[in-house]
Amino acid sequence: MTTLFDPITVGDIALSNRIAMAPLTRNRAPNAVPTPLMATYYAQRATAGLLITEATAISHQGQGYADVPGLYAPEQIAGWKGVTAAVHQAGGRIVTQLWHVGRVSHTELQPGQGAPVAPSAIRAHTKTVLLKDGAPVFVDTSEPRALDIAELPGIVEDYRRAALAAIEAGFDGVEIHAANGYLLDQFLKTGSNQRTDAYGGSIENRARLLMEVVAAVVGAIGGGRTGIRLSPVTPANDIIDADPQPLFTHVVQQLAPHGLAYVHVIEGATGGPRELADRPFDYAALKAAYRAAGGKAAWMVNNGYDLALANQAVADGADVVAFGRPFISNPDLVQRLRVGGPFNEPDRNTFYGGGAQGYTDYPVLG
Ligand code: 8OZ
Repeated sequence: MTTLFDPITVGDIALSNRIAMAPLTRNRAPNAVPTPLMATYYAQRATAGLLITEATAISHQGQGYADVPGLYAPEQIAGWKGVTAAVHQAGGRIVTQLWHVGRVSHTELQPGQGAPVAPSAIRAHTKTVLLKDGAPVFVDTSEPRALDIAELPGIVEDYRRAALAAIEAGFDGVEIHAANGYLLDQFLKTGSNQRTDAYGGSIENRARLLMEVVAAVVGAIGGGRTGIRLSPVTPANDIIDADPQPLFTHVVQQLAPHGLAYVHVIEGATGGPRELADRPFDYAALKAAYRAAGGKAAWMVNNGYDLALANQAVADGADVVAFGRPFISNPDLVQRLRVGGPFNEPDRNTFYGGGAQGYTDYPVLG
């Protein structure tokens, strides 16, 4: 019987086990440049079958939080080279998560202090993080402006360039962040997309930007190095769709021919309940629709997994299980899962911003 600890190849990437470190925003990249401390942090966690980096901006416009990293300037690529080298030296595999926040941003973080961009000029009732005197402060996101249709090819091009930059930086691949209420999810869902052009209205239209991005990234670096993250019903960042099941059925059917490495699905509310009474969703049907359309990518599941739930998921046919918060406080999470614990508890006060404390100082088993 297959277990979490068995190797698996996802697309072009050979993993030593089926445990992924989920993307985790940590706000420790001043001026969006990855640091040697980040290299240490990721290398400490390199026994994960796959490390997925924290969300990484594809452009300055795609930035929405203080001190999150980017992948659009030479010094950022150089910083990431230090991270990928350290992880590979430690025997790990690492992909980076390509991110455009869309409306989840603040004028202070935007080029020229302009308004954040979105499918429609609808504000997200959510917070972002700025730094005041080095300390994180949570502030309301700014009123966005609707993107002109003529701007969309430039955003697709930013994703393509960032994917190429990721390969130049030594990553094994990329994950397209289409989840958690950020730009691509904002286009997908009715609550944030009220466009009347070819990118709004029907499911096909709302999925158009995502599919253009997938085609561009796959065209640049290959499907076998490309994963995608979806969150059909999460309320994160004030996102909602009126009818998510047919929307995401369409999305996975369109993804099927791209030969992706993996499809990464957040079940329920990101970092919260796995079941939402007011937002039911059938994940087995989603996977079945993907397979029925010929999709062969590894199926990666995420949200609130522990060892028992992860074993059950693998027994039920999941290919990879992503763990988030447990990886913050347990750099040797794979070993701890293997022996059944114990597990260190993460300190929430050091999740966002700061230095080595609560970042690279969690103990490993003796
Ligand atoms: C927590 C804080 C800031 C950003 C996501 C990139 O939810 C994030 C994020 C999470 O995908």
